[in-house]
Amino acid sequence: MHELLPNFIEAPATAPARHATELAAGLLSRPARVSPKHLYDPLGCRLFEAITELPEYAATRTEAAILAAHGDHIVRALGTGMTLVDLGAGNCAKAASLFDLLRPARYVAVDIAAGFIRDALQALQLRHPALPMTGVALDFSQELALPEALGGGPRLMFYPGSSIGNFEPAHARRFLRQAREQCQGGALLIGVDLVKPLAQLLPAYDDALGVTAAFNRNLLLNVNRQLGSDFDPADWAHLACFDADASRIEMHLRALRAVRVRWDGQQRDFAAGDTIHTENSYKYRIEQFDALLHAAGWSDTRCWTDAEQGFAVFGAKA
Ligand code: AVI
Repeated sequence: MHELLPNFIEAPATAPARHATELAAGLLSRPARVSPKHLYDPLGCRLFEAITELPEYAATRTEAAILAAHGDHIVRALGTGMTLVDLGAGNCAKAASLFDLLRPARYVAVDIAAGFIRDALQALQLRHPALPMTGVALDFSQELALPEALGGGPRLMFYPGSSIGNFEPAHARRFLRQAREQCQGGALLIGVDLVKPLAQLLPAYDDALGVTAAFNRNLLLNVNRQLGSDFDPADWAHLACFDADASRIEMHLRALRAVRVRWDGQQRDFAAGDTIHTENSYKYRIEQFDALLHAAGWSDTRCWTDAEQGFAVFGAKA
């Protein structure tokens, strides 16, 4: 029987100094921007979990329903027995729900939120003592470079939740190419949110309870911790809009009054109404994303959707 403690690898790219330099550059640019990866501190991870339970945010539920309804077809298309590499694993729940179906040889949970996956993986290992598990704390938002120590054999790269939508399209293609290069002849299973009417899209990012607003504003507290800055979240309002030409939801924080933010000998003055761009969430059409997969070198692409075609799960082979 496998030992009941998952292996854990912390990649050097998550070093705090790198985050601080990147954050300062984004805050000083015009308009200011902060990478969406800073939404995911421990509280942000929990707020995102709450978002996935909101009536307005259907993506997570729809993806789970597609995976449940089409599991047999997915296995027939992609096969079993690979190393399941869960990219952006979070609480590991989505991948764990597929263990029976995919019968992985090994489970690798990759996430920027080290503490979050460490806890989730330890609990999961107790429930699946015979499945070798490895946690990798890695910021793959710029480059997907998995540690060599993960071992051989084909990998099923699992990237659910439409997180691919948080990359610019050119970056998404690069990421998909890197995923293919590192799958060791395996396959890809990826969730993608599709273009839908504005009346459904906007409330998903501006819900009645204000959970998404809290998720967005919490980024400022995370920035304060990493940069030593003095943002007051009460000075900032959540803003979500849809750019139809770019086919993306945008999240911003808008200054409610004139604000001076200071950190480490530097400062940035914001006028009332100035914004900080915190996230893009691209919405694809099925044929567009299929073309993106082929452009990134994947083949034998398959796609499963819900009846309303609000969300798609794509499978592909290396
Ligand atoms: C993680 N990602 C796919 C979510 C999305 O829909 O873009 C993050 C999110 N932002 C606001 N609500 C959810």
